[in-house]
Amino acid sequence: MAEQDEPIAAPGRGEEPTAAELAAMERAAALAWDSAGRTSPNPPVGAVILDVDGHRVGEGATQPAGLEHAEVMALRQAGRAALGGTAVVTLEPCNHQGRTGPCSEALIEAGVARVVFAVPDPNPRAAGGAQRLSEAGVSVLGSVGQAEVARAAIGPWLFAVSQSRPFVTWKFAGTLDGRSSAPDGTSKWITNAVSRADVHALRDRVDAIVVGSGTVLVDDPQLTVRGVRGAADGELVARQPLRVVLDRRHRVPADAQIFDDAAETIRLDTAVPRFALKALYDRGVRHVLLEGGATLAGAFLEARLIDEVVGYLAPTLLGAGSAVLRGAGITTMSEAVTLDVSEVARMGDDVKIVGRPRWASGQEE
Ligand code: AOF
Ligand code: ZN
Repeated sequence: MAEQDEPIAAPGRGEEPTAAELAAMERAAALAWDSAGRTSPNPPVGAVILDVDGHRVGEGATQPAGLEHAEVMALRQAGRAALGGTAVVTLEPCNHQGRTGPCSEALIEAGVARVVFAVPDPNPRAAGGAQRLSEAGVSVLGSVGQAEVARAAIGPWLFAVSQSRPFVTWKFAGTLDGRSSAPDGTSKWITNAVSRADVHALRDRVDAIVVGSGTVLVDDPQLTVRGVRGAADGELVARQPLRVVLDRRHRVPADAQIFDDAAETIRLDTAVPRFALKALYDRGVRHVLLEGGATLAGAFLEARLIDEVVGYLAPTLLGAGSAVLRGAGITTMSEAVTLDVSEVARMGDDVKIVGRPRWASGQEE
């Protein structure tokens, strides 16, 4: 997918994207990013409408499942100004009557003269929008900025639908020497406030947070999103991800914080990562954040079910205590899992590192 960076034009209608269209695509990608975590099982998509003169007259993002697609939101805002204009969308407009009407028809009806999109729709039920539009005389340009867009908001969704399981991000916080707690079990506040706020922003973009029963019994975490998206410090954000505890033996008591009414929570009666992911996919989950503990993360890694790693490291040394990762089945250096690193960021004095296990990097391509 990343190789196809060359824009593909519909037959006979090839034109380079204009500067205004490229800028609109960047804006559409930002709108999509903003809707991440709020659209599943639908993809987070962004759309911008330019009028005949290339001015932005409408924008929108995918609404929660069953509600409007991005194009419809943007067209609504543009009104009559869409006539003769251009729609710039991060995903190929759909061509099907699903829970909402086909976006291809909505664009044709609004009199849009040109459609520029980034990623072709891999869903066979919805695909065909580009063809329908060009048959109706609309100039269509696809794969504009595809690689960038696919790497951002819609990436986990694309991966999930191609693999029929959610994309898994494993997040951990540890000391510089890779410990998540001291020998006496204390573990509070290893990383600083900047890192912790960043974790909330990460939770805000996923559909579900998964933990093992051991983590709940030891830490009693709440696993909610607080203090981001304009919510005051410590205050709950309106949309909360599903909380999931893998608890085959029903060890987690009903008064654990994850069962409070701040968000929905489910208990899965399995310790097998693959079954857990299948159950979550069937519920519409497309992006999972795995938050612990070390043994569960090891099981996911051994099964090659970790697609992205987000690690927060504090400049602290413990020399003893639990490791952030355990039991991944690795015995020798040649079996070590290497990450292709996409981000290294300073979080105050902590360091955040983001990467994809090498085996996963090419999977969706
Ligand atoms: C678009 N624009 O903003 C999104 C699209 O069940 P439905 O009717 O909501 O359709 C869901 C499918 O539509 C989804 O699987 C994907 O292929 C496409 N999503 N398409 O034109 C959008 N979110
Ligand atoms: Zn649509």
